[in-house]
Amino acid sequence: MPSWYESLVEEARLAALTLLDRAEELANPTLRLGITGLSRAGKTVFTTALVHALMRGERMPVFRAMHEGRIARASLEPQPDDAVPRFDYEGHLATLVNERRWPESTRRISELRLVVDYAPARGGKRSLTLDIVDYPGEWLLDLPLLGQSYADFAAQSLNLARAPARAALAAPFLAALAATAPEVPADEAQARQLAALFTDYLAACRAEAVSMSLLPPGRFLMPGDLEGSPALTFAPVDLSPGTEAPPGSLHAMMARRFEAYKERVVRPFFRDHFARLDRQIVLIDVLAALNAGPAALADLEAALDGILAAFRIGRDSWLGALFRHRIDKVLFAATKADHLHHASHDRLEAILRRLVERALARAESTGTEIDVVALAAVRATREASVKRGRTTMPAIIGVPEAGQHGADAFDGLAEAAVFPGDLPDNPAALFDPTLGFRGLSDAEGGDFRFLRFRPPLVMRNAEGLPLALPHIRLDRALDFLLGDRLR
Ligand SMILES: Nc1nc2c(ncn2[C@@H]2O[C@H](COP(=O)(O)OP(=O)(O)OP(=O)(O)O)[C@@H](O)[C@H]2O)c(=O)[nH]1
Ligand SMILES: [Mg+2]
Repeated sequence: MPSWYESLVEEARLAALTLLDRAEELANPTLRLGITGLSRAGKTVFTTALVHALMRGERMPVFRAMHEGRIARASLEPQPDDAVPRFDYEGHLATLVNERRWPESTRRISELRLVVDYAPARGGKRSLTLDIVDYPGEWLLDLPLLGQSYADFAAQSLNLARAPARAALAAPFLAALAATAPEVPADEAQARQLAALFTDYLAACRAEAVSMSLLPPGRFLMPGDLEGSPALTFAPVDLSPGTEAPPGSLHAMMARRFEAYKERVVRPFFRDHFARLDRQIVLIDVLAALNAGPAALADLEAALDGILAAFRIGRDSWLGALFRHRIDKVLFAATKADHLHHASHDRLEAILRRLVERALARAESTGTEIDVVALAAVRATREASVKRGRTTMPAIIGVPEAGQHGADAFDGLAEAAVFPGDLPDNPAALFDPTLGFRGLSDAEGGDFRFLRFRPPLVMRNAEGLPLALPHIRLDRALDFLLGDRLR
């Protein structure tokens, strides 16, 4: 039993926060729901849509509590944690509805408290306090670092950087590394240069056309308020096995900063935030990975492996001791399903199920309930059949965002019809590296794989407040995540 986790467990047990949580739970049933996913997966849009649905929802046939009219009211209340930024629900909703723009990228954790007054099916009145925590999935993938030495970390991340799918993107960093001896005296400028090149390589792997998922350390791409701090100014260097770091060397400096990253960044996140969650939804841009090709898909699978380990669903069950109570439900959701024709929604779900199952098979299950869904939290397209010559083809229609597609750039006002590629009905085909999948494509050969549509036009009520947002299967997600607590 390594000492780092014994003390982590101890800290978690003693955390006053947890005791407070417990007292509050008795007086007032509370559910802490984590919303996570890698950058651009759709966390902000999903969270906004979830809150809006609870406050104003209609058209939610599968979310039984709402469909049966048992949700009397949902209202925002001050959140419990004073040191965590509030999720800017009003701002994000206004951007979506008033400007028909997607919200800006958010780079850190945020929180929102919603109190839901409802009528249990057997009668009476109750309320459920829902604490929603939106945090970057990149941070979850840092969990394994806690068990690694700097030498382990350096060896692993350099292996990954030299893998065929990544080597070209890592070339500038690897070249700088080749010109560096780890035993030279520590030098801040050199540490910064290596850290910057390493971060550039991680960012290049995350670019849309590449769409890699497994890119620790998580804060290098999602620094939050730590940007530029020494705990983030390190990089892996080449070490021969078993070398001790000479005092005062670059190696020693990097190793010290790696330890600081673990202590000051990774551990506090797991202790203060992650360990307090009851349920979790993991949003995944499966389409982006499919569009980028088999290497991106394999990488996504490895990242899901890491995420499942963090949920203690797997072999790393020592983490269970950290939990006040175990996370009892996890939903994996493929986002942006509105980029596909509905005939492919089940296929997208099947692909995600297969990714998750393969990751689960490597871990032994501990009874956490897991489900998978393909959804669009905010549906930006509608479906139509479009005649091309003699054939009629299923199409999706939406307003593409301005400026995409170079020479024939869209103006951001006119609608366009796109013929989404069919997903294979047998997901296994996707895991064969010789068969690529060429996602969204136009019948005439235009490359629409990464087309973004503007958010939909939303109707308003007599007071000018936005009505329900169109969605795909958001009700199913809500029923899984909240339904049993509103019975
Ligand atoms: N069509 C469609 N696009 C979506 C949907 N959800 C998210 N998107 C697209 O995905 C982008 C990212 O969504 P966000 O909700 O900002 O993602 P995030 O996970 O919060 O991203 P970061 O804050 O950068 O980590 C948006 O700008 C939209 O272009 C959806 O339901 N439908
Ligand atoms: Mg966000």
